[in-house]
Amino acid sequence: MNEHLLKILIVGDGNVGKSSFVHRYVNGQFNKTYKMTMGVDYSVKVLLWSDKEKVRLQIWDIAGQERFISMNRIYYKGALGCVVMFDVTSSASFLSCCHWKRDLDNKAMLPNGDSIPCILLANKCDLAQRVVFADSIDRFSKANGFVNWMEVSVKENKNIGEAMRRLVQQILSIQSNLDPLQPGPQDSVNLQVDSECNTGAGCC
Ligand SMILES: Nc1nc2c(ncn2[C@@H]2O[C@H](COP(=O)(O)OP(=O)(O)OP(=O)(O)O)[C@@H](O)[C@H]2O)c(=O)[nH]1
Ligand SMILES: [Mg+2]
Repeated sequence: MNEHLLKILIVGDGNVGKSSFVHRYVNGQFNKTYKMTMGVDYSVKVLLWSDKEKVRLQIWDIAGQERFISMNRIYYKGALGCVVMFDVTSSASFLSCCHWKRDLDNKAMLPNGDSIPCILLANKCDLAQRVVFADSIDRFSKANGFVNWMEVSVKENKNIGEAMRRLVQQILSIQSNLDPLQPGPQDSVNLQVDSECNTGAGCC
């Protein structure tokens, strides 16, 4: 059986639900208590993708709190896909997705220089006090080079597996088209200095 090893990053502001998402996806559980990630947490999940293919996901859950951001570059090395998450009850966390995407594109890229595939997840859609809606998410996702976006609720287990399936599908299809003679993504970290991000409409 063929085994693919895929490193996936989970990024977004603090408290949006990244660690909860990983815990739900890997262990099938949800915890109401917030426990801030310090630096990074690491998990593994193995998927039987087909009769002939197995996918081993290395999931890097990156701390979203401001104080940890300066040291996260090293964690991006070798990543082949990314989830950018925000909380639909926090417009600030939605606006921050612009910074997270730009930061990702500055710190990691495919061997051919393209951005790594990235899905935008709108979490906590179970909550009534929602302030970010589908039309603006759709526009933002298209304008900023996300492969897709989805509404999810980690609490209610809505779209968790489906979101990851879509991302893995995208990664595998890109990987199958890459030239095997090019250096691997481990060798290609973009050292460009982070630039300012305009948080206005259509930014990035
Ligand atoms: N209602 C609701 N609450 C959620 C959902 N997902 C996560 N939460 C809650 O949101 C809070 C923050 O979740 P975390 O997963 O720790 O957030 P994080 O993004 O990992 O935060 P940092 O580690 O600081 O970057 C916790 O209290 C979770 O229980 C959801 O889908 N719905
Ligand atoms: Mg966390």
